[in-house]
Order: sequence, then structure tokens, then C-alpha cells
Amino acid sequence: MFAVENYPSNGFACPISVLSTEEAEGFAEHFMELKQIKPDIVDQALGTNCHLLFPSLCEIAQRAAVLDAVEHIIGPNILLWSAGFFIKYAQTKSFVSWHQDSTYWGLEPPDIVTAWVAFTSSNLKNGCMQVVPGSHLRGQLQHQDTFADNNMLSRGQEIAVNVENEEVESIVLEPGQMSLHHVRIFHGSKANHTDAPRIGFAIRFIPTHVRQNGGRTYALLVRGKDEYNHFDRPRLPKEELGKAEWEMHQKSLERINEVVLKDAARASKVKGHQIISKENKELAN
Ligand SMILES: O=C(O)CCC(=O)C(=O)O
Repeated sequence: MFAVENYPSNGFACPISVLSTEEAEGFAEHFMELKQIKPDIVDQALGTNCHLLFPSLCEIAQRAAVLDAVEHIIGPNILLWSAGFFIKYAQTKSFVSWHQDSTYWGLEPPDIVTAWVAFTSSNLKNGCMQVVPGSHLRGQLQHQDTFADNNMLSRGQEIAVNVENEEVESIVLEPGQMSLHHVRIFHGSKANHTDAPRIGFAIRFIPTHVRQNGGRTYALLVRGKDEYNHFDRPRLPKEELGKAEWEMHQKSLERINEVVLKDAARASKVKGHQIISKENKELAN
């Protein structure tokens, strides 16, 4: 599989086609409509573990085109640990500081791969993801929490090294293409200077041998078999934003709050893992 051949040395691979352009644009339209219809719940619904609320997202995450590429990297026994949107609305200052995903997730060993599926095009003008090729081989680096305004990472965590322009590669994707990135690669993204949203759906996959420090979270077996039993199984969504789906989603976030976010004192959310505010909890029920 050509696109993933250099993953071990680069720590990322792209572009890999997983949806048709029309399908991807259809999803982008659907989720942006949802923002109009249900503005109060959209952040919660499209945040952490949105795949437990939307059968369509769960289905995308299990497509052969996605899992074949993921299997190439982490082997045949695959769990979906979490998933969430990264949406940069038109002409907004939202950005993602340079960071390593592995910093707060408490997963070991660091054999985690993210599939970032573009529902819109993602390019330099609208703040596509950027990576430092090979940086996943530099181990876990110190981060500082900046809580900077407009930083899409809620702690605003930033890697404590200078990233030079010459070492940066931009991941440019068309709607329906995905990139894969290693949990330790240095990555970030700049603001969206265009008049259209930039929408990415990030799915975090782990091989079944990976362990969660500090307790059990949920993970869905999407391929192969699980002989380790390190995670609980979530209920599969049947109805978009249905009552049972919200209940499962709520349980999964509570578990993440207990296990992954217990030290996140100031954070109202941590990237990909929203802490549920009282308001959202009520909405979720
Ligand atoms: O969507 C972005 O710009 C950043 C995504 C990211 O940090 C991630 O998927 O880990």
C-alpha cells in the first residue's frame, strides 16, 4: 500500500481516499445543517466520541478503505478508542498549537494511529494539519499548558521545543481523503482564512494490546479479535442522536473524565475529550 509505506520513518501517511467527493461533501453539509438546527448541542454532539451518537460516523470508521490502511500500521486486531470533529469555521482564528497526542491520553505502548478524514478540502489557506516528519521517533517531550485564546486544545498544550519552518510538512487533502498520523508526531494547524469551514473527523485507533493507565475506558472492536480485554465495549449507535445513544455517549465521557482527565483541573475540555459541563449533561440526558 503505497501511501503507508513510509509511515514507520515519517510518522504520517497521506493522502488515502476513503469517501467519494460527493459523500464527503454530503456529510459536511449534514453536520453544518445540524449546527443551524441544534446550535445548543452541536459542540457536544460533534465532540468526543461522536461516533457513539451517529451511525453514519461509526460506519465511516469501519470502512475497509480506512481499516485496511490502519491495519497496515498497527496490525489486524483493531479498537476504535475515540473519535471527534475538528471544525474550523470560516474566517476564524482557531488554531492548534504544536503538540504530541500522546501527552495526556494515558495509553501504552504508544502504538496509536489517528485517521483524519477530510469532509471539506484542507489546505494552507484554511488551516490544514501540519506535521514534522520523523518527530514521532524523538520520544515523549515536555509540554506546557498555555490556555491560549483560540487554541482548539483546551489546555493549549504546546510542545517545549521550537519547530522550524523548514522541517514542517503540510497535509493537504481533498474532501474524502484521509491522512494517518502517529500519536507522538509533532503536529498543529493554523487559522482558517477562507469563507468556508474546514472540517476533519479524527478517529483514534489502537491495537488490542494497548493498555489504558488508571482505569477502563470504552473502545469498539472494529477488526480482528481482542485477546487482552483492556477496554469495555460501547453500545453501537442505531439512531442518530437517539436517547440510548446519548446515554452511551454520556457514560463514555464520564469514564474518560474519571480515567484520563482526572488531573485536568482548569480544562473545560481536553482535545477530543470534552469534559461534560452541567449544562451539557442536562442536554445529553
Ligand atoms: O484538525 C486539526 O487541525 C488538528 C488535528 C489534531 O490535532 C489531531 O487530529 O490530533
